[in-house]
Amino acid sequence: MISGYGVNVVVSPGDYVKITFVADKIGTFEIRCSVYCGEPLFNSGAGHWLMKGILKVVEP
Ligand SMILES: [Cu+2]
Repeated sequence: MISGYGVNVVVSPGDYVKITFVADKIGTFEIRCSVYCGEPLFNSGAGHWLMKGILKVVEP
């Protein structure tokens, strides 16, 4: 899920998905896994709470 853009795509574990959207708002947006997929790595889960990132949209 990309907050601020309404982008939410379901991705199966181990898969990759290419998405396309118009980044028409400048700023920094949080990317998070929106489906609980397991405890952190030491419990052999996927590490749901570690699945996050940042999207930075800048002036062209
Ligand atoms: Cu998750």
